Amino acid sequence: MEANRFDVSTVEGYTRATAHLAGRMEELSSGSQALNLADLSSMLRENVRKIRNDRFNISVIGEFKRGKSTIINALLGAEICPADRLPATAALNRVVYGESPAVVVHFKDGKSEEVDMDHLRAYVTKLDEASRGMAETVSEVVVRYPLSYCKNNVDIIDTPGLNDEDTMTEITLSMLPKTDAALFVLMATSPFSETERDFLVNKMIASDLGRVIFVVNAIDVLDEDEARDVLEFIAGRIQEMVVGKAKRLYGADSEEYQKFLRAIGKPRVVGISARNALRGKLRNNPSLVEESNFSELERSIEYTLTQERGGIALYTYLGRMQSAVDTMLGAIEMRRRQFSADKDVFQKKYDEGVAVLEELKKKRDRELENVDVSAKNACQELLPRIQEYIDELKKSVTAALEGVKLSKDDLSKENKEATSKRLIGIVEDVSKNCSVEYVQRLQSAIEKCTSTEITRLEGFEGEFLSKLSGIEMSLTTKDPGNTVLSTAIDVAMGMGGGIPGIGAAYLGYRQAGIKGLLLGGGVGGLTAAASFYALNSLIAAAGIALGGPIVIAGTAIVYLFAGKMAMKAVNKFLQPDMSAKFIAKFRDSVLERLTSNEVRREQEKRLKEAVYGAFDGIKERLLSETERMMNSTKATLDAIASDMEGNEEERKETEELFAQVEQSAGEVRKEIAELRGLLAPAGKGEEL
Ligand SMILES: Nc1nc2c(ncn2[C@@H]2O[C@H](COP(=O)(O)OP(=O)(O)OP(=O)(O)O)[C@@H](O)[C@H]2O)c(=O)[nH]1
Ligand SMILES: [Mg+2]
Repeated sequence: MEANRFDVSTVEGYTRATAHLAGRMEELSSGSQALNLADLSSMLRENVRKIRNDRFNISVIGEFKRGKSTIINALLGAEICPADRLPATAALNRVVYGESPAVVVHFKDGKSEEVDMDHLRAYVTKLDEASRGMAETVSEVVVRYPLSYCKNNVDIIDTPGLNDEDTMTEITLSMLPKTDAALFVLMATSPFSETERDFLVNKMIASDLGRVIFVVNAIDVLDEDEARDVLEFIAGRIQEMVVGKAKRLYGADSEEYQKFLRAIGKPRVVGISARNALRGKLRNNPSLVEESNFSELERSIEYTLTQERGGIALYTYLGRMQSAVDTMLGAIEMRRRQFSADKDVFQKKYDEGVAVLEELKKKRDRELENVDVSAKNACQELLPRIQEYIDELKKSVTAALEGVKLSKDDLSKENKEATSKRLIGIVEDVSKNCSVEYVQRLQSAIEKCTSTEITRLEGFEGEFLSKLSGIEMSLTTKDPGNTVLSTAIDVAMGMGGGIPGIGAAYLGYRQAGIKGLLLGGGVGGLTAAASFYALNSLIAAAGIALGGPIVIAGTAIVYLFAGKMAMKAVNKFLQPDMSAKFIAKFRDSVLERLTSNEVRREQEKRLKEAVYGAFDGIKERLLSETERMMNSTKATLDAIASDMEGNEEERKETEELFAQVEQSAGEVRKEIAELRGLLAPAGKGEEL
């Protein structure tokens, strides 16, 4: 085993390492199958599938004409995405690896069609009327191309510019939660437009910010000093906006605010010239590439993908493998010790063991019910937030409409529709901003509730693991005749920490704590950084689940009055009336709508879905992890019973199987330690 066999600091190395782990997991899966540990075996197979389907997503977002498509082409070293001086990209364009070039267009109506590479422009751009109309019917275009950059399961997504149309912003926002790294592209020549500021401060959800790399493009138009000043200015502005936003949202003294600061840390800002990088790469001119500073961006992307996003996944996979190895070796230990044991003594232990398992199952089921109670309490606790949200909305709508003045002309018959649209647009804007804030506050409140629940479950976890360890100890102590299960359990319960060699299979879980159990499962010796990461990944995962429905809730509110009702309201009052009177009436109809039972009920439904969704996640993990551990113990008890019935030859075969499993488990252990060593020193939890 030579050192540095693994390198997880590059996407290529990371992909190689995870592919290797998948192979190892397959090996462990067959081993555990042979040991009669069916649940463990299928868990491992499931993880193999996960690893093999794992992909990295990089999305490039920003206002229109920032050089997004050019950046992608520079990354790829090929002109794949159409770029132009005019607003170009009009649909999501996903670039993935393929042996031979192909373009598949997915339409909004669910159909898809393969088209010629030369016709890509016609589907993803709005450079002429025909393609603009076409792009509107497209949901996503997938370009397959033999690009080395994409070979390691890296997908790159080109997005339409933000400023251009509202729907473009929606498309971009919907992308973010599914993205591993997002490049937010700004232009060195016009740092921070109003749209960019608005997107960052009002539209983006705080939890998405941690994945963003800010790219300042076109530094080639500035000299060195200017470029440095611009980068410094932009970094300062971002910090100010983002931190200011979090302060407003959570309050400067809050725990959430501190967590937010740790999670996003210092915004990453990289200045580049995408044009020079692309030219340099196409013309084989390394000094032009060097001048473009593009490699700093490439390194930053690689770090985000492998160390941050990949680090979380690796910790989880390694934890799963560790717990599998511990369980398998524990099972072998028990079986070996009982080979020549007294049948009657074993039978007694078997019966006691089964009784303990039954008792644990009941306790676990009660615990699952308790989680439901906690979910219900969390809902009760959070329901008042809806009223706060609606009050906030009412205040903002009122304030926004106060600033509007309508002329006689606005109120004329011909302009009726345009005016009503304008007013609705104003209401839509403020309510979207309010909704995003509400979602973030709620998301963070739900996280707080689930994290309290996870801490509460630690009591049950301690008892559960000790009792399982007790069963194992009663079967592995040197003098099997004297150790009855009840004493073994007492000893195990008193141990608290971990006595090496005893109850190894379960003490692995104990180290990880219930958090590890719920997040990755049996991750022994988690560092602070890792648990921070793991916790964040749960939050991120929950964020996707939670973010969805509530964000929609926010917009649903908008649509409730932006739709027919508001139109009706506008039409009803649209007489050559006084501007103020007219707006007051419009406002009142909106406010009335906002306070309606229908809106409140809809919001309550969404909130409950989000809360129960988060708590159900805990329940699922608790159920599947405890079930697997109990089933493994029961399976081993049965295997021992069957070992005792076996003849000499069968026993020899079993011994061979044990030796084989021990051999591969030993290798896996070394590899786990090696890979953990590569991840741990980064200690990123603190910096983040
Ligand atoms: N000077 C300079 N111009 C650049 C650079 N990168 C892109 N451009 C130019 O900026 C224009 C827009 O580039 P695109 O890549 O199409 O920008 P985009 O953000 O994808 O635009 P949309 O798809 O319309 O939102 C093109 O004319 C590019 O040549 C750069 O690094 N320096
Ligand atoms: Mg573009």
